[in-house]
Amino acid sequence: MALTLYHNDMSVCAQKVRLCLAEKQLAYEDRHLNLRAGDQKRPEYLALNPNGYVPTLVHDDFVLGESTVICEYIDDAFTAPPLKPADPKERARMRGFTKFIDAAIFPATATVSMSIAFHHQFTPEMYDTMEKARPGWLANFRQLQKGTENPAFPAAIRRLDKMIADMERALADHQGPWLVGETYTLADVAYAPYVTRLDHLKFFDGMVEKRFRVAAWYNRMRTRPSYKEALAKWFNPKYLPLMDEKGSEAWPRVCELLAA
Ligand SMILES: N[C@@H](CCC(=O)N[C@@H](CS)C(=O)NCC(=O)O)C(=O)O
Repeated sequence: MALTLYHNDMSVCAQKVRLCLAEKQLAYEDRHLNLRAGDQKRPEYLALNPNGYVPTLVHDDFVLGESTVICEYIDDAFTAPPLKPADPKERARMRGFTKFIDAAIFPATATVSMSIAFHHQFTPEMYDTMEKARPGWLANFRQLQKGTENPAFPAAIRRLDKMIADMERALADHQGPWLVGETYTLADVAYAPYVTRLDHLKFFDGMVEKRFRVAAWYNRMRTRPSYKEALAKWFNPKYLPLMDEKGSEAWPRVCELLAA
């Protein structure tokens, strides 16, 4: 049995998959892609993942993209410990969480992270690679460079604040330690990278001021060995100070937008 993961250190989608692998204590060969150098758009990688995104998991000769699907596959193919609840209703609730991450939270997080911090990492040479790979990329990038004044920013940051509110309600309703109740599931796996991103951008503490259940959930999450192995170990020392500095600068404007 051979597992290979094509991934990136700070990618939220890759973080989810690494968390699953760590929970299952599975060894894998890692192929780290530099997303700022355009590794994900090279022909040899596009042959594996035609969308040019990370992550991609290769299990023997089976190639799989899409982080949520990969997480489900890992849980189905390597059963212990289970990361899905046995009860069908809890399992459906878990899938509600993971679907919402893909449909709403990933795009909002991409807008917020790029508008606040990551657009600073792109050079004009990278613009060409990205525009060639995805026509229209540059026009959107010009909006992202406007930071909190990007017209898409207010809705995105409110969406992430609502994510925290929804987590707080779920933790209260189901008396969790975890999002769907007693057991740690793929729902917790899915939310961990996104909450971590808000923390790295210095928005998390302000957002959880009155949401103590989410603050406690995050503390529990960070004490799991899997979190250290799959997330903390990979935190990129070049990204953290950028997110800290730019996020702290933006926080007063974020507060205004959330209060409006
Ligand atoms: N729906 C896909 C999204 C994958 C995705 O957008 N990955 C990002 C990193 S989180 C990426 O590869 N970005 C590189 C790019 O946009 O060129 C999944 O969940 O796997």
